Amino acid sequence: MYSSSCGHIAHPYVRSLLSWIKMDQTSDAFFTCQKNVLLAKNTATHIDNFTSVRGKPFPEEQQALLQQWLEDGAGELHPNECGSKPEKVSVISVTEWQEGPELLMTSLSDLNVSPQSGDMEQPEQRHVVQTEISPALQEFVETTLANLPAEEKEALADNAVWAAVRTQTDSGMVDVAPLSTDVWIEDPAVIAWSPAQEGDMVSTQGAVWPFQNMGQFQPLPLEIPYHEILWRDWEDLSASCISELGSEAGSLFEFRVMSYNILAQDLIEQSPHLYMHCHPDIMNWSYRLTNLLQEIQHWDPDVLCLQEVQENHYWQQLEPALIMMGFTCIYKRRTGRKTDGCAICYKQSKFQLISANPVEYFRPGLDVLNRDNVGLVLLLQPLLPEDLGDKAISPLCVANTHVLYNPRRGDIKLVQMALLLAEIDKIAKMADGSYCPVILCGDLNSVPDSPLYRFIRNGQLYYHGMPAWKVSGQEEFCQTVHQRKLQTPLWPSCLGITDNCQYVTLCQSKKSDRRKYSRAFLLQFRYCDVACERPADLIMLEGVTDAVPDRPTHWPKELTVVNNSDSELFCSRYPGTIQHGLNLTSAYSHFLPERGRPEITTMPMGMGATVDYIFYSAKPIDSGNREYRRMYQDGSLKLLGRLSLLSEDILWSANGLPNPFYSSDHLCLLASFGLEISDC
Ligand code: KL2
Repeated sequence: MYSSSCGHIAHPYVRSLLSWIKMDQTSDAFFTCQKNVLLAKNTATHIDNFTSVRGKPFPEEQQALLQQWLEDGAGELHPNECGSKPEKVSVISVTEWQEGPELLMTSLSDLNVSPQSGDMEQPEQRHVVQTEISPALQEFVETTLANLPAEEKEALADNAVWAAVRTQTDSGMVDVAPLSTDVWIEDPAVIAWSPAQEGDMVSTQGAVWPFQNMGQFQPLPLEIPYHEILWRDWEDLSASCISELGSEAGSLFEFRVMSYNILAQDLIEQSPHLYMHCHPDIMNWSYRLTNLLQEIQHWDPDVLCLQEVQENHYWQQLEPALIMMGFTCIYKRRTGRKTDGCAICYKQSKFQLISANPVEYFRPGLDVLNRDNVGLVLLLQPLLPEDLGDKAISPLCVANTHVLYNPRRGDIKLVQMALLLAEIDKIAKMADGSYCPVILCGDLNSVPDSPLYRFIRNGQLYYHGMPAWKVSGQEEFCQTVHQRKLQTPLWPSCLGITDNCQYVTLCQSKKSDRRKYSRAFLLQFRYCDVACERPADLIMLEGVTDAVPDRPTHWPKELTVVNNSDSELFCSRYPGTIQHGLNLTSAYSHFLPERGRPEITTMPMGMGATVDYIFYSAKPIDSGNREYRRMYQDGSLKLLGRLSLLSEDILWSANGLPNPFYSSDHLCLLASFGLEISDC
């Protein structure tokens, strides 16, 4: 089935992208496969409900343009390679996993359409996989390199991903090789992920998966039904909104927001050890680009916040393709030598740009702002359909960022966040001093309920004395005596940002504008838990390090809180505390009740975590909660639904991230909102 006859279309990437674009409107591959699964499971209602809302056709004219663009060279993606498009296969098989070049040619659209594939999985020949590169793969690499633009060639030349996981089959021509189910494997990636001893030859009989289960290999079916394992449900949350709206139902401007860290190719090449578990072919940019675009096309967001967008890929491929899909795109590259950045794209048919505001976190000379991360804040005017000409709708502020990764430098993360919030404060503040609805997307490199997360969600954080590594909750570090602690003030006043996360120039000192602190919030500062924990390895020096850290005796029993009539305090500055005035809550709950497990959005080195978020403006409810955690209800912006995330165990069973189906080390987040439309 993998005949080697030369097709008239150039590169496998172009072919696969074209095959996707050319597909029938009602059956984009991503959708088709999921729909098939749904039908098989007889749970079609989810998708049917959802697609009735979405699933706009790709206009013919644009399709033709995109096709033209692709045929013209697709943003310099190595043309001239011969080879035919593989026949459709049902899903990727274990054998294909071993068969490098084919996999590249097998875009997502080829991975799921129904089977004439039975034949190909018949065992006919034993493949011995060794840590050598196969002639076919070698040839493929050489052809690819030969056709790459110079800069990509350089990057690939010392691309350790290729060196890290090499496979060899004993058949010279993979193109015509019969496929086998009886595979022996000595793949470093598999060994790294499995309890098997290095050098073990694991007879697979269709079970070569690096599957973590009670310390043993578990046989998996020959076909890995990615789309089934990785199925994501659409959670419809609109029922409560509609009942709440009552007769007003329908007076909402609906739009979908996606946040997606798409994994910059340069970062893969800089840290190949992070992707040892992935077959090199699925890490190829051409392959990933196709999948990523397809996924975006399938879910059809109206606002798309991307992180880790490599600049050359943005200009050469992503922006042109996204424009074809109806987006207008704004890009902000990281500062310094970093090659990636953030983009916000919005559907031209749905929004008009009021302003675009990039935020650079790097400030020369400031230790706490010496990193190259960036953010981007747009103010968008929703466009109402013409028949609603007499109605009014508020602008929408959309922010996107990728906060510093370094788990030890929570101090930097917090200040980066403060800078972004100051910009949002400026952009979202209306003439009357209130805020328009805000949506804050991004990869915050911090987990739910970490101090950074609580800062965003609760609007306030007492940080003084907190070890910097605790801010993001990413990892439990061994505490050292010389650990960095957050000190007051977190940033110098020369930054021009108040500890309310507002630009000084915009800050009015009117009493009525000052922040109010609830008594419950202030009471939590009687002592700060994290600051008082005794480091496990602190050397005991009598009279020096033996002070009881968990209840300093010299601290007052309670802060002297002056109660005013409404039990609230006015306070413009409370040392060791930062706050912001945007009321933000998360579109996701970070927990999957049905599975009883945490949601995860990324899986570095097989460790699942949530670090990506869609926050949105909501109304705080005064719950009188002694434990300071704000409760929210929807305000003028209503959360109507979201695409469910997955749990770590599920992703393990699909070899983690990226895998042949999801082409980033993050999952995309997708939420549907309704913004109230009012009478003029
Ligand atoms: O966690 V990320 O991955 O949001 O997906 O953001 C950063 C990390 C990204 C940009 O800096 O590169 C990844 N170990 C693991 N991952 C790293 C490291 C590292 N030392 N440095 C950067 N990244």
